[in-house]
Amino acid sequence: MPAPGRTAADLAERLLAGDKRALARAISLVENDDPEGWALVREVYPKTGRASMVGFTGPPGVGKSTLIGRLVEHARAREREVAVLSIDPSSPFTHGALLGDRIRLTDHFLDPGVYIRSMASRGSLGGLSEATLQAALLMDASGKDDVFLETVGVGQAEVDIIDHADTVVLVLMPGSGDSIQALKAGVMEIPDVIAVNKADHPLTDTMVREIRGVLSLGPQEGWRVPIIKTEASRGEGVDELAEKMGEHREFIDSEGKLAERRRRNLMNEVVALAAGRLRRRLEAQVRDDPSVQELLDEVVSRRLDPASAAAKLLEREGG
Ligand SMILES: Nc1nc2c(ncn2[C@@H]2O[C@H](COP(=O)(O)OP(=O)(O)OP(=O)(O)O)[C@@H](O)[C@H]2O)c(=O)[nH]1
Ligand SMILES: [Mg+2]
Repeated sequence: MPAPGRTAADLAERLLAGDKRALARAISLVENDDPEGWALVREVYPKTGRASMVGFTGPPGVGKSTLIGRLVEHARAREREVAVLSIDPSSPFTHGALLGDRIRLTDHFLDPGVYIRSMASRGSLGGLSEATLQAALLMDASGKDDVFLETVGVGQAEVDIIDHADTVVLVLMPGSGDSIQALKAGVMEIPDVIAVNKADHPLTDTMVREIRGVLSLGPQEGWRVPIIKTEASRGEGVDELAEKMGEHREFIDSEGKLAERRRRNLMNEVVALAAGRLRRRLEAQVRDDPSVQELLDEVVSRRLDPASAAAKLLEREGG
């Protein structure tokens, strides 16, 4: 049997060479929180940053997966290699959604230039949201030209994978009034490109007008967020969407904004990873350390206020 070090180096080598099975294995390692997986990411990280990362977000059922399937076709026709990472919400309905995605994307499963993977954003063991970021990095390292990330635009994962995208596409459909409100209220960040999918719906143009109205309230200089009507089920508007995604990429490249954006994203990731670890460490202390329980007793009996208790807890963490 080969020594473990040798196998790891081997896996890294095959991964960097674009071997699909090596990529699958590597992602499973990070998914299972295997230290070998983290070591692998450490090793291949210098080779990342080449792929164009596009995040797709939007309410459930608007057609994100169908649209991504079309964009995969589009990219393959141009001989680009693609990876898709679909991050499911942690609700009990996840499995159904996952199966649905798989069925719609099956056409691409046999293509060696396409790699598709679904992951849970948060598992019972915790830490899986960190794994999604590692998985995206591994896809990038394996030489994919495009990495498409799909998330449902509700809630905030511990490490929000969408923060890792160079371009964020918000997918809506006619009647997604809630999302328009969220954009208006600033709850949802303004994306780079908006696709109004299910454009076969009679209220599509109304929807486009409403979105335009919301965008007109925002800054008017720099990148103008394009609104593209798509009908993913028939492939309509997909060329135009791909074109706008490319234009956005060129725009941030030429303005030097890509480096700036990536720096900000990576900063967020480092902080989020550290915060996640700190949180788990604190939670373990609260569970296992009797003196933390005593601290808590003081809070319960109103001798110590929660903020002072938190400060004490952090003091010990720093020491
Ligand atoms: N009428 C119509 N239906 C569409 C269109 N695009 C997708 N659909 C259908 O909408 C349903 C949901 O599509 P998905 O691609 O799974 O949507 P999703 O946003 O990925 O869904 P979740 O991942 O569960 O949030 C499917 O039944 C699709 O066939 C479209 O352009 N027009
Ligand atoms: Mg989907």
